[in-house]
Amino acid sequence: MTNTTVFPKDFLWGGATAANQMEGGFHEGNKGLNIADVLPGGKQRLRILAEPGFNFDIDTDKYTYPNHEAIDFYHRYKEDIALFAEMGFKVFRMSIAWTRIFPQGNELEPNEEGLAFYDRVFDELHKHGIEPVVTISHYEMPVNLVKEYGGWKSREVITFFERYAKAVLDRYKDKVKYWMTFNEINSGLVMPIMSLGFSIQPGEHKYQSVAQGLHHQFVASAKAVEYCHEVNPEAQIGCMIIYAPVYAFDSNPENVFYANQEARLFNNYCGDVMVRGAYPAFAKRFLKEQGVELEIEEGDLETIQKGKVDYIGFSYYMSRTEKAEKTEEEKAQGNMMSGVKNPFLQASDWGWEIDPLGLRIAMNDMYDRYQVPLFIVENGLGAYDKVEADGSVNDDYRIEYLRNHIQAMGEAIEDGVDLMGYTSWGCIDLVSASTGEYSKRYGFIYVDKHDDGSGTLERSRKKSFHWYKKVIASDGADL
Ligand code: BGP
Repeated sequence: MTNTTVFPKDFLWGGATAANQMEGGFHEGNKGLNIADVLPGGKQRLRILAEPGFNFDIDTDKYTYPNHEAIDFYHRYKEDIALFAEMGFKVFRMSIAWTRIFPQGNELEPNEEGLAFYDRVFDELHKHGIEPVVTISHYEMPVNLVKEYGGWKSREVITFFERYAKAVLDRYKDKVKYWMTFNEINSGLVMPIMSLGFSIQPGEHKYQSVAQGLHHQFVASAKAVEYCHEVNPEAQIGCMIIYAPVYAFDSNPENVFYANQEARLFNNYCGDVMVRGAYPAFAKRFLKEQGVELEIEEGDLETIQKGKVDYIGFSYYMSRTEKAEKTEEEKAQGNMMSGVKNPFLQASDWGWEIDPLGLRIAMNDMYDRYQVPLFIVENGLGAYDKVEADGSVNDDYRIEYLRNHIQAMGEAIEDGVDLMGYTSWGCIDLVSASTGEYSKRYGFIYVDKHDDGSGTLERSRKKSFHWYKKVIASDGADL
């Protein structure tokens, strides 16, 4: 299919991953334990993420830990990078595991073995002409900081993060041009464990803890942004948020108003602080109405103002439909955010509603509001893949999903949005963040690894691999 949009020649096509979901080698090179290392897979993980009261006390006899071996990128990165290069990737989004650099999070000096590993990965990428796009913290907080300090609830963690961020910004200043601070920072509003490093306890004032944790992250992020600009003025550093446009279920003004409020809270609260450098008025009112008293120290607001990001990295998987009052039956199952079922949309096998037009809406909304370049750093379809007798995987459903989203993003470019690039999520099959499963696959590259931990870890090219290669080679014209 021919696309009418001509993507810019310097458009950053590629794929996205995160250290904890792909590296494995969880105790190699002096690495410490991070949050993902202690989360079991399947239903237990879903329960831990959804319900309050998790304490990171895990029964090691009862559970297996899918992120421990993951897909063994730690040992197989050369082979994987060669496959990315074969597809024509211009960029590769990855994250640095905090626990490889500071295993317990609070050491004074970085771990050389960890630093050397990423040197090797960046060198390998450059050998193939691929630029790394690096997330400094992607759901990988050291467990020690969770246990000893209560995660991001503690202000002290700002100092530890600053030390870590400076260590990697210094070390890789000549190797990395594109950075992001915290992955999906607004996920803390709905699922604090992964990004804020704590679970809400029964009876705890959720927004007091979450807003305070986010405030600490805003300050920490702003400090990293400022430092990044200092060590390499050529580098660009962004925030990373989940963006899901929120539709009103119908034209009832109550529902429209509710949807707008939800959209501002979920999509703009973090973006406004990190891109515009100040808390927006609606957030102040929201926090006041929730009875939240933020502890803001002298200098914090100046730090936030000085540490504005250069671009907005965002993930887009789904839109959300809202109604002020909803019954249990109306609720959308599976969508990570609450909301009601949208009768016009189909959903993935995990209930994530598929909405390519929503991506165009999201991009226009964001660009109208912020006027800074955007970068789609995650988008994709989690699906069950079937390996045929001849070893092939005919993932036409994935091709269709990506084609429709790339087309929508082309339309948004025609609308005038400044888009830096597109890295589809899980370009190689990896462990799912929300379920810890291998069977929820996103990749162009199939990895022989299964939910029970079995598999040869062998890599093979899916049908979508050849399709994406063609898309990149034609600058998005041949979809
Ligand atoms: C985002 C995370 C990723 C990734 C993706 C898909 O929220 O940033 O880490 O995993 O979603 O989600 P899942 O793996 O749960 O299907």
